[in-house]
Amino acid sequence: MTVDADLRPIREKVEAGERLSFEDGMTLEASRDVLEIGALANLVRERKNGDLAFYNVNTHVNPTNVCVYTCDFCAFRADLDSPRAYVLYRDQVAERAREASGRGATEIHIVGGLHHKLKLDYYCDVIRWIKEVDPEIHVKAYTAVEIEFFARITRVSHEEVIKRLIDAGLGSMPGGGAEIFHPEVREKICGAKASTEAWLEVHRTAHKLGLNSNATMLYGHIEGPMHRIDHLMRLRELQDETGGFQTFIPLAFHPDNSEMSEIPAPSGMMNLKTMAISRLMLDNFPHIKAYWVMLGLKTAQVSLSFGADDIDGTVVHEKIYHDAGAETPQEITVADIRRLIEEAGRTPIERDTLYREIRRENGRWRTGAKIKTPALAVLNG
Ligand code: V47
Repeated sequence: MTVDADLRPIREKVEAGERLSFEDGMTLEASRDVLEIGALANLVRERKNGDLAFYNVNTHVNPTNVCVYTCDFCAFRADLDSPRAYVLYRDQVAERAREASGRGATEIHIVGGLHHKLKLDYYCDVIRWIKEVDPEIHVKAYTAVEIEFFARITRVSHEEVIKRLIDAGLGSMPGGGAEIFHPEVREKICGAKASTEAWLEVHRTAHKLGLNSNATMLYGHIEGPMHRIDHLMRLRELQDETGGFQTFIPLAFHPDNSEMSEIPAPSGMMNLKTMAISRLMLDNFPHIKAYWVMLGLKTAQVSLSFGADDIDGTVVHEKIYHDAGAETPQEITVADIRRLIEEAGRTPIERDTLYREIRRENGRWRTGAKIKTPALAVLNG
C-alpha cells in the first residue's frame, strides 16, 4: 500500500518536531491513510513518553444524575421528579470512599448532574466526605461546566468556587463538558450549558490557582472535521498560555438512550484516526488517554500504537457511558490492565493523578517521583 502523498509534508514537519497548522489538521482529517497517520502519532507518542503506558487505580462517584440541562447526547441525566433520579449523601459517598480506599485506589473521579436544588456547599461536602475517610486519596472533581454552574447559583466568581473546592480537598479537575467548542455544533447539542469561552476560562482560572486539569472532545455525532480541528486548536492555544493541562481524552459518542440515538456510534477506524490526529495536533499536551470504558478494551489496546500513552484506570462505578449503551465491563483488574498494556508491547506503569509513579508494598501505596519520560528527561537534563 502506498502512503498518501498529501501526508508527506506532514511527515516532514512531524519528523522535524514542527507544529502542525489548522490546514495540516484538515489534511489529516481528509486522508484515508489511517496507518500513516497512526505511525506519525506513534512517533510523537514515543518521543514524549517512550514505550510507557500509564494507568491508575481509581473509582468514579457520580453524586447525582439530576440535571437542569438536557444535552442531546446525554443518557445519564434525569429530571428532578424522575423515578431514576438519585442523590448520594454522606453515608453513601463515605461508603464509596471506604470501598475505593480498601481496594487501594489513589484517585476518585467525580462528575455528575447539575441539580436544581443542591447548593455549592453540598458539592464541597462530597469532597470532604471522601477526604474524611481517606485524606490521601486524590479527588479529581467537577467539570468546568459544573464549576460555571456553581458560580452562577452562588453568585460568586469561578475563582471563588475553585478556591472553596480546593479548601474542601479538590486535587485536580477532569476534562468533561468540553463536547465540541465550535458554536455551530455546541448550540445544537448543548446550547444551554457553559459556553466555550466559559469552559476555557474555568480551566485558565484553575491553572492559575495551581491545579492541573484534563480536556476532552466528544466526537462522532453531528460535528465535522473542521469542528474537531477547531476544537483541538482552541485547547492547544490555552495550553500554550497556561501549561496546566495534563491529558487529552477523545470521547467517542455512545448513542443509546440519548436524544441522538438515531446516529450510529463512530467506527473503529474513526476512533483510531481521531486518537492519532489528537496526538499530532496537541503537541503541547504531555498525555493522550484511550479511555477504555468508552473505546472498548480492544480499541484502547490498539490506541497505544496510535498516539495514546494512558488508558485511565480500574474505574469500577461508571454510569455516564454505561447508561448510553457502553458494553465494556464496569471494572477491570490491575492484572487485566497490565496484561493488556504488555500485549500491546508497552511497559505498564501505575501513576497517580499527577503522573507520579505509585509504589506498592505490603498492601499500601506511596507516591514516588514524577515519572521520567523521554520528554521530561530532556527538560530536566
Ligand atoms: O462531559 C456524556 C461525555 C463526559 C455521552 O478527565 C458522553 O480523566 C459519549 O469527561 N457518549 C464525562 N460521551 C466523562 C469525562 C471523562 C471520562 C474519563 C476520564 C476523564 C478525565 C473525563 O462524557 C461528558 C460528555 O462529554 N458523555 N454522554 C455519550 N452518550
